[in-house]
Amino acid sequence: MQQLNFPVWLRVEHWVNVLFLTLLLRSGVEILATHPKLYWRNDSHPGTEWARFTRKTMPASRLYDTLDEEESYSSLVSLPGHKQLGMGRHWHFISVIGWILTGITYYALLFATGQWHRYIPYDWSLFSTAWQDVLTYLSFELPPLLPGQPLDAVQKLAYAVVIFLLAPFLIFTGAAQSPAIEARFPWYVRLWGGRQAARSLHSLGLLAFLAFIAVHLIMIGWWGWPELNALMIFGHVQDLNWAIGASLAILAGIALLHVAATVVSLRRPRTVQRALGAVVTAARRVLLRPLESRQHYPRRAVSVEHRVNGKPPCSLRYKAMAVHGFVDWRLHVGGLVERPMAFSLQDLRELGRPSTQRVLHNCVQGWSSVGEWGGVPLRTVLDLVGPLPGARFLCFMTMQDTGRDEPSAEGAGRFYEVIDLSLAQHPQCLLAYDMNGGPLPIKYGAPLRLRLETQVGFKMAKWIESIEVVSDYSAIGEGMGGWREDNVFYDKDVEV
Ligand SMILES: Nc1nc2c(c(=O)[nH]1)N[C@H]1C(S)=C(S)[C@@H](COP(=O)(O)O)O[C@H]1N2
Ligand SMILES: [Mo]
Repeated sequence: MQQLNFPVWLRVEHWVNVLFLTLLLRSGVEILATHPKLYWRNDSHPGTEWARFTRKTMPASRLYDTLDEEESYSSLVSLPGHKQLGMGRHWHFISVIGWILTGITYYALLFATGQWHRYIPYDWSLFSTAWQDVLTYLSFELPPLLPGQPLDAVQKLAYAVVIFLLAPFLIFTGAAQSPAIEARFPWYVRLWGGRQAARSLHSLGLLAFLAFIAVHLIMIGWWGWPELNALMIFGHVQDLNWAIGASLAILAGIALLHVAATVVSLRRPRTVQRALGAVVTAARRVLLRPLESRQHYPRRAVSVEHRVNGKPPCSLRYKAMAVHGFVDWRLHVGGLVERPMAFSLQDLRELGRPSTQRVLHNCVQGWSSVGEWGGVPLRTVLDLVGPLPGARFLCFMTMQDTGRDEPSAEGAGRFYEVIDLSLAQHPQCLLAYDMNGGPLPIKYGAPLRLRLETQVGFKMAKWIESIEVVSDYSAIGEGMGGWREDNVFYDKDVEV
């Protein structure tokens, strides 16, 4: 065992990895809780889930939306727990940045220092030896170590799989869930069997990591916890008491960080949103913002039943307009523009033949559906009104009053969302009035909704009544860039 000889960088990386991995696991469970169902097919059709982590059943006769399906888990298993998807996402993304940086330095040092010899299997015979070792373990005995090496064959294989396969697998299946990556490289998502398959595989990866951790801990107990611990902290076995003390201190430190992350997320979510959001947004802007949507799903891919998020306005005015096919409805476009204008539905239709796109819709909750949308490119409307210098954002105001229409939602007030003006120039950025070949139905946002294919679903305001062109959004609502940002602490820019 003395030959383990862990260099100092490896020992530091090991414990940093424990921190990030556990943060990723807990925040990952929070993300799963918001739509606790796993599917293989892209359309997340209700009832086709192969795994569910909820006992809720949905009404068959009444309109329900995906917010009704959300679960609230305990903080013991999820970070921060209690239906805080916004917080869970911030922790997941900040941790993944940390984890990837740790992983890159780990790989670099592993190869630079020759330590990789420890983990890379050279010889096919390793597999049969590993099988022998498994049988030995099953008879409750310890197998022999590989000659001249500190590990037995099955351990060596297990580490190789985790380090070189499982960790990258989680990163690749995670990336396959980013709407911006999906929108620009739809073939990449197909490679994984589609978005829901990627999400399912990502969740199975989480289970695989949990299984690895469990076996790892059992093995350490079996082979001698105090000694191995000493080697992983000090690099040598001299004073076992010190090693035990130091290990408890490290684990307590990690546990304390988890408690602190949980408590601030539950008590001061705005602070966490601002602090972590700033870092994650900066990374997203560099990596994902330049991607433009290029999706053209075949007609047969269109979901039979597109899922719904958000409840339609139930005001008398909206209902009266709906009865009349929205003839009296107007889209007001104003603010920092040369020519403020009002468009009727007919005016919008007369701006040209509808642009159509068949695209994958990605909800922040994790479900997806494929729909065909028809409408007018947002940039056509912007060209007509002429944004003035200084115009930087578009604020979409809707007719939905969440307090009235979605009483179970956290927060109240008119649903609105802000996007960057630059996104409005994207080719598949659409003001949609048609869906799947007919007029946009009420539950999907009639008479007009936004389609913004490189971002997550909640940015695509439904039941729009006006667009305000602004230079700054800090005075609108709570100033975070949208209703969801204000009330449930999501990031404003959500390419992932
Ligand atoms: N006005 C309004 N727009 C909204 C929402 C909402 O609650 N209110 N939900 C958003 C979210 S989170 C998603 S995923 C999509 C859902 O679109 P769909 O119902 O057409 O699938 O609408 C977005 N637009
Ligand atoms: Mo969503």
